[in-house]
Amino acid sequence: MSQVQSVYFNHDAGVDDLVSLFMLLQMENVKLTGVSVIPADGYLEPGAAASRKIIDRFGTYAPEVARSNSRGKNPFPAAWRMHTFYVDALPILNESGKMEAPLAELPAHRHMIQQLLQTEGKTTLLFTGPLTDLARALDEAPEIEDKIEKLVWMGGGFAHGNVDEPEHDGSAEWNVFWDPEAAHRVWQSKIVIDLVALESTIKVPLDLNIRKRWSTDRRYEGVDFLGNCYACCPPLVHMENNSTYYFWDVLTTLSIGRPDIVQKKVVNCVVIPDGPSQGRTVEQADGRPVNFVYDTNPTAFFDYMIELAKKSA
Ligand code: AGV
Ligand code: CA
Repeated sequence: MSQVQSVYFNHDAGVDDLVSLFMLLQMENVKLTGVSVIPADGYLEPGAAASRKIIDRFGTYAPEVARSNSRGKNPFPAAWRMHTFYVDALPILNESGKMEAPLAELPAHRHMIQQLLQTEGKTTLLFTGPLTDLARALDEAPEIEDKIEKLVWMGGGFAHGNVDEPEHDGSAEWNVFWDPEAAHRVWQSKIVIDLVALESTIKVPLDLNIRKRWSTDRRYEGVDFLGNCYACCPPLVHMENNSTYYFWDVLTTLSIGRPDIVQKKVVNCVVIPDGPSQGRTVEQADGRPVNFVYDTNPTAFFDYMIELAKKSA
């Protein structure tokens, strides 16, 4: 088996963010050194509470959970953000009536700085929401760059975006759009970036096939938990629309445990920080290199997701 990697996880409390935390806790080759929650595509207090309850219910160790005090430029629709309350209220997470995983005193970006500096060797950063906390951490403590193995980020897309908002041309992916300046700041660093972009996540939509598999295996508590989490998201049946849900963050997360489920290539690119295309990632010869995750094997992805969920039983 591959070596155990230290991973610090910053997420924004959507359904696939919280499922990603559950998945990370099952990976034998990952040790979480901390978790933090930013209120972008979700809400802060239920996001921190759900994270602690997932750690309590499904973890064999208890990383600290920190709350972000970062705020973005372009807010997410409230209808999407409400998903956090749904996951936090699931009966399986509330059976014990307690929250034992420790809550950090420091705000997320400072907590991440502390954990990076305290952890032996280098840490992989996993971000499944906007990069605001990382941009602030780099401004406050530039020395952390040397302690970062790489950043694995769900963000961006070169062929298309997924923002459907007034005053925007639709070319950006939401995690970049929420705080385009933060992504722009991180692009100025020397950190190695694995960019899990819309080109690969579009291959793994929430559809009726995966729902059926969860139902068939619901005798495993972890598989039942997956089905219950995603029960608040409509499946892709006829055609994509603004509510269609993909396994964006879960694909990003599983690419850490099993790098063979995705394909990458180096692309030079920039982030547009403002204007009608703000948050767009654009290929550009003199841009900074990223490892662009452009493809995945959906069968291997779904099998690995279910395998991890079964382990938690
Ligand atoms: O753009 C994908 C990011 C991921 O980090 N998020 C959801 C994932 O957690 C924003 C998003 C785009 N479309 C959405 C989103 C939708 N239809 N519902 C909820 N969130
Ligand atoms: Ca997310």
